[in-house]
Amino acid sequence: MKTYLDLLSDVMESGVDKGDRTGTGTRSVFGRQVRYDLTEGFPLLTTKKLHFKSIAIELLWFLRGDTNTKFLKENGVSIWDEWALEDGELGPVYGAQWRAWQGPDGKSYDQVQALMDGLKNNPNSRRHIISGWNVSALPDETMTPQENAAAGRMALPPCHAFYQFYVGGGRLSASLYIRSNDLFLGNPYNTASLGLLTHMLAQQCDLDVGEIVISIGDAHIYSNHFEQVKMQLTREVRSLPQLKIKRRPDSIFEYGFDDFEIVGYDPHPHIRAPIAV
Ligand code: UFP
Repeated sequence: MKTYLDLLSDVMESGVDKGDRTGTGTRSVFGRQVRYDLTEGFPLLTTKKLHFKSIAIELLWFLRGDTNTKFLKENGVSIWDEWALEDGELGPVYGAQWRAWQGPDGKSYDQVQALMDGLKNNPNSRRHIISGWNVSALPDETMTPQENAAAGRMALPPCHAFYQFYVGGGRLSASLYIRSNDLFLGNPYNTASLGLLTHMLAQQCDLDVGEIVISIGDAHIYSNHFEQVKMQLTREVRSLPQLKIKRRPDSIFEYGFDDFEIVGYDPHPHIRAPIAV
């Protein structure tokens, strides 16, 4: 995972300092791409300990089509709490768009089921896509996340907005566009989440895994993460762990956290950093 550290150095050295929505300030570059070969190991960062459970539970939550933090809370995951209403509602965020995109025809579109059907029945297609960027459900920028959720709009607009999959040589690869990426806190999560999703889809389609490619629009480091980033850049990359999926569920919607096992993860210690809300 040298790639990730290279990206951090790139931003620290050549980025532009500017203000941002949260009032924290960032150093950023625009338009970068990183890729990981999943045959070399599972892309879970080794230069800082990551909490794989949060990543997996959040992905399972997306796949349930769930947009309420209740399921996350029940599983000990608090990453969405800041933006939710008191009852846990977040409006039509990722899960709603993935599983129940509301069409102007009154129909509900399940993009994940359509993706599964496409990968199985028409693997050569160049249209294997999941889009979270539903313009009609984006938040009203003059309102708070909670006000938006209460009004039936997304509390937050998607960051990992556009997924595309590719089948070739018996392997499944994935490409993801992230419009805005907090490189210290968000990017390692986004990378591992895409890796996990690709493994699950490949298993369901009887394919091997290929590569994941992540294209980032605004690639930024928050100014209150500079010290943590500098510390991380001094650390030696270690060998990647492996992901074991212990059974083959009947569908992409029937995985549980206990189906996954990360083997051989030996990261450097966790590094604390404040999240910009
Ligand atoms: N962010 C990520 N990855 C995610 C996610 C959020 O890096 O998956 F949901 C970060 C990016 C940015 C902030 O720092 O959250 C979103 O702010 P904005 O909407 O202003 O881009």
